[in-house]
Amino acid sequence: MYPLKNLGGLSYHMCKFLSTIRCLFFKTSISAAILLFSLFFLAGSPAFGAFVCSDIPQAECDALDEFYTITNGPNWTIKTGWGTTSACSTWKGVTVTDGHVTDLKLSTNNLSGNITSINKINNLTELTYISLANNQLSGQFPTLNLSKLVTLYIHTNQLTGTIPNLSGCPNLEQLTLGVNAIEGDLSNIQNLVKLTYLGLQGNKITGSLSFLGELTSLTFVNLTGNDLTDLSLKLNDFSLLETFNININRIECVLSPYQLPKLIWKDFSYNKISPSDPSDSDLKKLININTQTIPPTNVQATDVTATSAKITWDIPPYDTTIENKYGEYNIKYSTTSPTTGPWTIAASTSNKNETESIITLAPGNTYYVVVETHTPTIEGNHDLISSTKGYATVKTPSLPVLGDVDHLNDVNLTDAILVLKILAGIGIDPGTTTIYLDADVDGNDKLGLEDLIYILRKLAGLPLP
Ligand SMILES: [Ca+2]
Ligand SMILES: [Ca+2]
Repeated sequence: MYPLKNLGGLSYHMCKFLSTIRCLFFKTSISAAILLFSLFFLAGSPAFGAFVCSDIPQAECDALDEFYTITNGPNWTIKTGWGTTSACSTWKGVTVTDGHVTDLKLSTNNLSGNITSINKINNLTELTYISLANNQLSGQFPTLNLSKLVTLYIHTNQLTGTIPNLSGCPNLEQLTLGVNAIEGDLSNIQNLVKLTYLGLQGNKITGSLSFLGELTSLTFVNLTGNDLTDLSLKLNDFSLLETFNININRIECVLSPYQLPKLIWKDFSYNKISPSDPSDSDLKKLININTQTIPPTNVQATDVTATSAKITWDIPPYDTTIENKYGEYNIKYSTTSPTTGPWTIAASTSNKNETESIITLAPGNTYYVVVETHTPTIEGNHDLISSTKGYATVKTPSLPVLGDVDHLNDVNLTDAILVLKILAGIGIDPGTTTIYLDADVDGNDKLGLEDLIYILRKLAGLPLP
């Protein structure tokens, strides 16, 4: 840059002596040269600060350079050595073995930034250990192709997107992604057959645990607080399991007893898990059955009136010897569909031991009534979970219409004639006409003169008594 600056200065002084046109031309040329040089320099420069490392290959040095830049290295709590000319083996968190970076240990060090675009990390082909836990890294964690990687700790950050593609890390044994905001299913770890330790708690993982089906080396599985819906694992295949926490999900299944001799820590609570045998007290204790959101069965409607019905149901095999405070039943109805609603909540019980509820309805309607087991939001789950099964159809009769003696065609002259016949003692053939006493206007439980007057006034459009 020095010669260019000097030339620029020289051209300014020369302008005072040389012809204006020549001078302008010269100045323009110099300016253009500076511009072109600047553009060339910018285009050719990396987005980061060109680290130089003496003890590892340049490709690995470039990877550290990119990593430092994208994770806001200048803001790291400790950044000893990074970007200096001292050997990389002395840099904070970097282990160099036989001339290659093998460990990157930078947990709890105020790393931040969106790391989606990191890709040179795959230059670190000898890496066996990465820990970036307890930082503020965000974005989709990049695809890794590190065939020697054994440990990847990236829990407690602000990562989004899916579980990273780790198919290029077949030797991975320990993976922690817990306490982030990761979505999607478990498919990206289904081929990591050497995995022994899997921490994924506190994310938004959905779908089935069946993706773990081949990972029978697992000893530790923590999936607490996700949105998983399906167990579908042959648990007996996981004979090495010591910890298996799947609590606070939406896993809907019928669990059978299993044999896992090494299993010490386990938590199945707050799901939709039923015991295969409702009388198996050990199994019920294992799944903490009163926390499970299991639908009631045998929903029925009785005592149906024009304005109400009693709804009864059989409760799941909860332990009713103690108060079941983990939620309640919502009695909901739809007037259009027994499966898709829309739903109106007609009543809620105070706990999950109750077996009946009287709901208020309107006359002359058909209702599809479901009883939903409902568990409210608890710490660690994202929102309520609920479960329904079956429904009851309720048809409420219409309210009687005063003066409509035959329950036909509202109130008309026929009703008046029928009352006249009653007053005159003329018999009415019950085979062709039914007389309904609920048409009684004045409440004396008989059809007589007051009722006739009411009917005639109504037909004449006169004010009614
Ligand atoms: Ca009538
Ligand atoms: Ca009467």
